[in-house]
Amino acid sequence: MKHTKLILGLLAAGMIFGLNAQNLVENSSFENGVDQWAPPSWKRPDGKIWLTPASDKANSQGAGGAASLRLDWTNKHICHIWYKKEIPLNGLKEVELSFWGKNVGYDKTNIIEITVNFPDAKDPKKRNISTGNKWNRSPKEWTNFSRLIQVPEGATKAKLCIRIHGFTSTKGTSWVDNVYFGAPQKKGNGQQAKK
Ligand SMILES: [Ca+2]
Repeated sequence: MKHTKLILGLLAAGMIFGLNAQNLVENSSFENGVDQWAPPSWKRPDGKIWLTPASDKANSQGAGGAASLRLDWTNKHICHIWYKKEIPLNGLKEVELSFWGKNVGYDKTNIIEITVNFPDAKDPKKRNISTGNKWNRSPKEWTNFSRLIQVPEGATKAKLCIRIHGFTSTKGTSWVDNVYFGAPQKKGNGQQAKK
């Protein structure tokens, strides 16, 4: 009887955790190509070109998939790839932003990052928060970047944007896979455990 109660309790805890840690991002592992992710559609006045993402079906992070998002960057490009939907925060006070990335072939340094934008946050300084590699530590192998974010006051929704900063590089290729945005995941569980 005691055992049954314990097992039921664990099951209930697992279900609650599972519901809480739901990934709010669709096509987060890019197994459906570039679905839901796109650069802005307006033409830039400065002659630069918005980078158009590609689906790489031969390069995936982790065991659960075959594809990732491939970004062939040059210094003619600006890389702002937006997640098309606004994500309702549903009262979350804290969120986790996480993704896997790698950078190959940059002749100088670069950053791959994802920025979360809270368009209706009261404090303009808290509207954009990013995670990604440090400029002087660009990963050539799949690396996880993750941070916990306190949802700023007034924010009811979030937007995500994948960005590359190429600095003085002339070219390079970045890959992104397994984006997570949602309630904080239990450490050692979920996507971060997939190596
Ligand atoms: Ca994938």
